[in-house]
Amino acid sequence: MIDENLIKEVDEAINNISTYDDLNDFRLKYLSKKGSITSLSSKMKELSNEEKREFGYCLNEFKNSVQSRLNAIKEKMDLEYLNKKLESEKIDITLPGTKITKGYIHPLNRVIEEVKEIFISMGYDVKSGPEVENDLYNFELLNIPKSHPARDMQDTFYINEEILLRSQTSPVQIRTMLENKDKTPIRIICPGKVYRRDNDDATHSHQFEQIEGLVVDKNISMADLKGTLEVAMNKLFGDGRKLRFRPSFFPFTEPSVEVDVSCFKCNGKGCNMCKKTGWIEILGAGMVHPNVLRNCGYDPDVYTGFAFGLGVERIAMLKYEINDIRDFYTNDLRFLSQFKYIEKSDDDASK
Ligand code: FA5
Repeated sequence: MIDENLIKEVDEAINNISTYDDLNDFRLKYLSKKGSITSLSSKMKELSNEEKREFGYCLNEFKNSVQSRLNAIKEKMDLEYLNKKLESEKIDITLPGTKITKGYIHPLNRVIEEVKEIFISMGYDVKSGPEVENDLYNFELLNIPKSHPARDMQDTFYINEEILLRSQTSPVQIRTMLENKDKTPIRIICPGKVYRRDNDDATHSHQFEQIEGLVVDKNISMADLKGTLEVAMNKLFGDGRKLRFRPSFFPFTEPSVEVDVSCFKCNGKGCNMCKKTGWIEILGAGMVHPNVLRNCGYDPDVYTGFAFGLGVERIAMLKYEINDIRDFYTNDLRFLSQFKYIEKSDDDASK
């Protein structure tokens, strides 16, 4: 009852199905609403009841056989697709894994962290301040007015007449005192980047790190400065360090000192590191100048304070015996990876 030609055509079309697209095309052509097989049902209305039953039966049989052949084809195609996918995503679990290389703390950050830890354990707060700073904080309130010759001590990058890249971390002293008005005690350290128009060479960089320290309270004396630095330097460079204070000059401290530590390599006997002197220059310090206290709202007849500032690169160079400051900034992995051993021995020692 079904047209033989159509049966042949469908059979051929099914045999030619080899892709998902072919399968879809077939469905569209023969089994969709207007498809050639579906539209056979419209013949029904022209048939008698008897014929209708017979034709309906044949049509159903035909449709079912087509459908089951399509299902079989799809099942086969799905299986092939899955096998291909599994094959392409095959993981060789016997291959060795990719090694994850571990980074290490940069030597400058190690020194900063060590100094922070030492001072935090003595009750200090850690402060920070802007690297783009006002002339007022970087110089004027630190007792260095515009025409003062001491400005030549720090060749500065100016952005305009009033704004500059800070040449020292000392402006954080000013900011902290102004914030606290005349509240005491102030006990802070401030690590941070500073900038100077110095020519880069083995011991100078145009950008480097300083750590500032400031204590303001009643009855603070030079003895407190000495005691504090002695504790800190013994922790930083190892027990048995002695300190030596030499007179110096900073406009914001009076008296001012340059602080030397007894050489931690030769224990003061004299070696290459200390240039045979037994001493290594480590930082600048002094008692906060009365003008600076006054500028920040502290009565110098009531309050006194000490301050110090150290160069992190110079400390790291001494500690790790590095000859060229530029090594800290060139990111040469051969240089940086050496510090993993230092880290390991420190970690082991602290266990
Ligand atoms: C000062 O900058 C003062 N503000 C320090 C201070 C603070 C004194 C508080 C008193 C009280 P000085 O210019 O000496 O001081 O610099 C401090 C340290 O920075 C030096 O000892 C040195 O270690 C380091 N330093 C200076 N210039 C450079 C540079 N171009 N490259 C690397 N380190 C530098």
